[in-house]
Amino acid sequence: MAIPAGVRKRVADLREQLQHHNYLYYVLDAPEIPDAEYDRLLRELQALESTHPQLITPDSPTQRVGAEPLKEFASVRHDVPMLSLGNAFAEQEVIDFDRRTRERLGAESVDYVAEPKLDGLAISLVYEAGMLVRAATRGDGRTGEDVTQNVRTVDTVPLRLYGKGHPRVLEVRGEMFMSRQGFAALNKRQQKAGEKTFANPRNAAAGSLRQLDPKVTATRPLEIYFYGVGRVEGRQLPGRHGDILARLAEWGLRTNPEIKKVSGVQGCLDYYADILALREGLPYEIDGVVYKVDDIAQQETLGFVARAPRWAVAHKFPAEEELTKLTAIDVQVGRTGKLTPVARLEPVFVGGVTVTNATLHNQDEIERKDIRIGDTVVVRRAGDVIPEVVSAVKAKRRKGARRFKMPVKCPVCGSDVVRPEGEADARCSGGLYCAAQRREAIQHFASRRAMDIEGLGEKLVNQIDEQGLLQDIADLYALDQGQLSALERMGEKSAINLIAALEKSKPTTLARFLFALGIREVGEATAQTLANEFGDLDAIMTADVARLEQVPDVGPVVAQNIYAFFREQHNQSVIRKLIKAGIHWPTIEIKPAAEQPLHGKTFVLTGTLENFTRDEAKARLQALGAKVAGSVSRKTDYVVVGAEAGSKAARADELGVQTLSEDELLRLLGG
Ligand code: I6G
Repeated sequence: MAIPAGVRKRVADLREQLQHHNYLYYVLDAPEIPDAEYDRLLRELQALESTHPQLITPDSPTQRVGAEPLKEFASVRHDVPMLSLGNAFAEQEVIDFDRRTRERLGAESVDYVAEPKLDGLAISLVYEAGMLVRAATRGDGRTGEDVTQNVRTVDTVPLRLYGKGHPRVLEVRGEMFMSRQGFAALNKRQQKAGEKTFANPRNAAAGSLRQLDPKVTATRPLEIYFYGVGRVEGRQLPGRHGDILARLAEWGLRTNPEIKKVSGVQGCLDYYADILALREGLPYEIDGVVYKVDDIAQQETLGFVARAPRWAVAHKFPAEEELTKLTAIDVQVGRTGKLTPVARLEPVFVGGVTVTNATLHNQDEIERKDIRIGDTVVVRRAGDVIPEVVSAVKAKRRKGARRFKMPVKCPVCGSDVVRPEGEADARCSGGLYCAAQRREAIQHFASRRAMDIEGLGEKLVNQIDEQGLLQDIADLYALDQGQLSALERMGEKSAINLIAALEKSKPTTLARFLFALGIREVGEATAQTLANEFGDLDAIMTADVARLEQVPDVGPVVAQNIYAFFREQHNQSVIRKLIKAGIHWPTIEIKPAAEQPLHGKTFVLTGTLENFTRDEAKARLQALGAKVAGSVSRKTDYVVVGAEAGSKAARADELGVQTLSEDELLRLLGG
């Protein structure tokens, strides 16, 4: 059958692209495209080659795992090839994998061992007579690089096996990686030293392992989890994969604590859902989970296909990074006047949702990443975090791509944009004259956790503001039914409801009122602490910076923000107006710290709470004298465990720290 010229051309084009990205990824540790995009290119090439097998050449990227080893390290031949894993992107592909497995084995149901798939580097370690003699990277699967001296510096790698009964020769395989925390600390250190920072933990791990000087590797926070064996001589290992892993752990070879034996395909899919829910709480990045047939005899029956075992599959999570085109950069003005450049994107499905906008943070960030309008960019969305533009793909940059320049006038009100020396953020100098700031401030004031004015959302705020009815937030309480009913799409009933909601918001608490004022960097928790500490608004308004800095959790910057806010004549007059309109709160009796019911107790919050935001729960606990910490240690008294809690709950169990459910927390807080 003749092969169309278009197919030949596409195959050649895909090979060239894949080769280029292999080089960037494997040799330079500087990938330009997300893994998901690479996988797609490879799959397209695989599909074309399987339809037209005459086109397969030995040097096609489909015919090998990785790139050439770096020249500087000695080459090591793997006695047992280091294969790769087949991928499943959709549930149906896992169902098909299980069906094929059962059919080949003639079994009704199969037991699997499941574990998270870490985003790191596969590595092989050989122990002879219990001593570590060689460590090698996967390389192209047959030949890797000798990184023994570097691996010896990783403290989770035992130099001698623990316990007894190990085979004379034991080759173990695992994933070398860097935790999120280790990665953040390393990047901070690199930045401080004016050295190159890394794009993600995987690159940081690869770069650290490939250092020619082991002394440098020794300073890098590398870790390893072992997941299987290669060459084994002199003793037989157990007949089940799960038992082999348990044996490895006994010999001091760390295995992942999330490893679980599961039954049948439903067990696999339940495990996938559990780990996906845990994903953001795990201390390391993962890109999916791996299922392996537990019975080694069954593994042997199943054998291999091409370069992957038939008895295992990687079930990938939705990609957290994708490619798309950045079509424009707009500037948004926030409540405090901060100008945020926002990337407008061609819609892209990433992290489980379609993303059309992503934050670019500020001008420096755009310049540092060299992002231009018209670029193809990598967009990242992890968990519920706001999507961000990670980098631009320089290879795809077109001639017309333009640099972004922060406007010198506010795009909303035309006031000057200022950027104080040493600050990253540009701000509109218009204050409440700027409609964007005024409207954001009103929305914040009315929000549920502030004054809780029901029904006063973004649209209505904009409508009221457009009519020029508001000079400041206090004017809300002067609105009358006639003015409101005259607004478009606002019936008499809605107007009456809004007036009632405004009335209902008047009795409040000092903490809510302080939070509602929208002082920079004064969130719910700080507002609550201020209320507890001073008990009275006048005392806060007249406190000097030194006094404010004595408040727990209030540093010099926040103290200065609070002080400056209350010195502003305009703010003083708005506060007077609000109180005159009838806003009031009960006086707080200030108890000496030692008499507060939770004085001296440290809490940690984890997971999602139904009745509070994290900040709210923190504020309520602090109001009773408790301290709220970010991580669990032996000094923690209680860990409050919400839905989908992650590693902190596990850590509490490990340390024997008492855990509280949300109901128990509610009771503790007095309902
Ligand atoms: O690349 C891999 C990552 C994790 C693996 C693997 C794994 O198990 C948790 N397992 C095998 C068998 C292979 N690659 C070939």
